[in-house]
Amino acid sequence: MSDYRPVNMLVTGGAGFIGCNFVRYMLASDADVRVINLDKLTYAGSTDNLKELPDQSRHIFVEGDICDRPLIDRLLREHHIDTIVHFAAESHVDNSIAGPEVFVQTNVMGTFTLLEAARQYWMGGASDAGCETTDGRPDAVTSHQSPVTSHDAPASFRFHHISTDEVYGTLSQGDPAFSEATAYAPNSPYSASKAGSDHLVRAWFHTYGLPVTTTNCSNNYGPYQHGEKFIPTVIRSCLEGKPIPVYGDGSNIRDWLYVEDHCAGIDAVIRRGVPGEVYNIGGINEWTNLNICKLICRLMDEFHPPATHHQSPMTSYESLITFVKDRPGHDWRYAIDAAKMGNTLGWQPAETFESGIRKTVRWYLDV
Ligand code: NAD
Ligand code: TDX
Repeated sequence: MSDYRPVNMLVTGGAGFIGCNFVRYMLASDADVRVINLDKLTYAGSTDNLKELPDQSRHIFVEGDICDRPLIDRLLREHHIDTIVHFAAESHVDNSIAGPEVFVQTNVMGTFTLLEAARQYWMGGASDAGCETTDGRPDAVTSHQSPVTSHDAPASFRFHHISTDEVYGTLSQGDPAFSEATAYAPNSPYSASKAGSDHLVRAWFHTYGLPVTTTNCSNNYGPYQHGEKFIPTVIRSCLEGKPIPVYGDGSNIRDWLYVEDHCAGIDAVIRRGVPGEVYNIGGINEWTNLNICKLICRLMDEFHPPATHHQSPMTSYESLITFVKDRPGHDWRYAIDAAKMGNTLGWQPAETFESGIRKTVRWYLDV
């Protein structure tokens, strides 16, 4: 079977960390792709992340909310969208503990709004499942309730949903890594809201036949990550000569993936993934938070020696590491089994953690 070919993409959350890397990746890797980039520009998104794109003429930025149904309906039809790639979310676990409501609103209601808009658009304007056409879509002329005027449905369509390994909960030492068959057990308001969105996406496939795919990915790192996340926090603390906050005793483990490898994995799933399937993406790269801190400190010692950049007698940035109060409900270990991505789609990460983190530290020093 030939690969699916996205042409007119609606990317949500494309002014955030992974979204802006994905927009760059798509514009650079496929000259036929046009990107309509819908982002609310919350505190986490910025058009600064979209400067110097590979081809600005194939990119349209729209400031708006994924919960705004009339806006989504208009964008889908005006731009003849054939592929939705859904990144937009509230993404920071600590914020979800302090204020969970917006996580439910954006991650659950926003995904619901997009799914409903996509379903009616894909059906050609009908609003209920009705009879099926020959390609499995509900018959477009069965409904009288649709808020959308009937139009030609796209010849082919994909809805790709970006999710996280955190929906699977936490692992103990020695537990097997999360696979696509692992039961959901989200522990934070963030991961619970992402789990809710994953279940909606699954239901829109099983009930309505909407051609969806989902990826659950491990922790990303790389250029343009928001300063609130762990790796940018460590680098910034070194640059400012301030304490590096390590939650608890630093023994928590995350499985890290370079953001461009994640983008390549998403692209592979959109083109060659099977609708209705879920794919886990990860780097097979488990590190304790403390060891990551030490590694970044050593790179900072090499690239930005403390003796030449700070007044203090510090010989290594490691002396800035400070253990602070733990995150409530802090998941202890995440690890992803990405065998399905390798076996069925031929995807493998290109970067090791050592090579990716070198590039990342350099990038933060150069911007
Ligand atoms: P981010 O916080 O850096 O960016 C999120 C973007 O979404 C921002 O640009 C923000 O303005 C936008 N946004 C938020 N609410 C919106 C709304 N209502 N309407 C439109 N836009 C809105 O997040 P990220 O780290 O790039 O994560 C992107 C996606 O990947 C999320 O769905 C997240 O759950 C998932 N994910 C992230 C990681 C990671 O390590 N960062 C790992 C796995 C999965
Ligand atoms: O200052 C810090 N000190 C610290 O020890 C921060 C910000 C974090 N940490 C710890 C908590 C985690 O164990 O570092 C680890 C990574 O923390 P975050 O960068 O906040 O990421 P995490 O909570 O693991 O979630 C990330 O990966 C999965 C993303 O934020 C999610 O959006 C994604 O789904």
